[in-house]
Amino acid sequence: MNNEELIYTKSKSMTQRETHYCPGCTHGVVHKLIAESLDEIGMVDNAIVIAPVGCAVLIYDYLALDGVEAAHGRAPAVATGIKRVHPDKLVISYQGDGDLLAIGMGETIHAANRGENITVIFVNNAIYGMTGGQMAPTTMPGQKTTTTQSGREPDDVGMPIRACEIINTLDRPVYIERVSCHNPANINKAKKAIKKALLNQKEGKGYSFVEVLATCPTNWGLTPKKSYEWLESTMIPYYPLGVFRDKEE
Ligand SMILES: Cc1ncc(C[n+]2csc(CCOP(=O)(O)OP(=O)(O)O)c2C)c(N)n1
Ligand code: SF4
Ligand SMILES: [Mg+2]
Repeated sequence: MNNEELIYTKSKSMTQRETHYCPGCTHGVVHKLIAESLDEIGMVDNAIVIAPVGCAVLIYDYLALDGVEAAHGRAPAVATGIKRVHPDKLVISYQGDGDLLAIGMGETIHAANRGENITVIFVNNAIYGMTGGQMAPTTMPGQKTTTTQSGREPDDVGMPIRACEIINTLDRPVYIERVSCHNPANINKAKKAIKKALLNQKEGKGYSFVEVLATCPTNWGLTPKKSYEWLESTMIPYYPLGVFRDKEE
């Protein structure tokens, strides 16, 4: 390998903005995977990202795309409207677990049930990151958050919600996969899934949903390294990775 091959070239779909994310946060990794995928499928100038309310609210600062900010949880509804008016554009709904599964549960289910030709990227970090670490629908049993200071108690608040499994009960979605971002091998798999979900939309196939297991070291109270280990040991056994549906197969 010569030196030129070792030089990292930033994706055309990314701006030069320096990150504001905390050390070890995987939002930036997911942004990069979306950007690289858009480059590779030739949609750099033809994509619109719907930003969530949550730590990724500033995604449009990092992706050199047109973008719209949706009210908390409403991204799939906004994506639906934009896609129906601009069917030639690639529309990406990027959402956290509080956004997608708490306040936005209704919008999530109905967009999936209608089979909108959009791509939903769901970043599940098991907590409300932006607002200081409250319990999310995906917070693990026993996990301490600012609103579950002794740990999530399923007898009080139920078990964590598995998004892929719920969406997989609906007829219309064409592609549903859960991936993770805790190490390079899994980041490569996440890239494949995100690219496929975007390509499905480009080819007019319909609704694709990719859940990415992600970290929030700051609100988990862990170092970046420990947060990757916690994701692997605690989240993956409850949120199994893999393809839930691929209508091509
Ligand atoms: C209508 C409304 N309710 C509540 C809030 C406060 N709020 C901002 S971000 C957020 C949760 C974010 O958590 P998540 O979607 O998991 O994103 P993360 O920051 O973890 O990536 C909440 C409740 C809001 N902005 N608007
Ligand atoms: S608070 Fe959590 S989700 Fe937000 S930027 Fe920091 S590590 Fe990432
Ligand atoms: Mg979250």
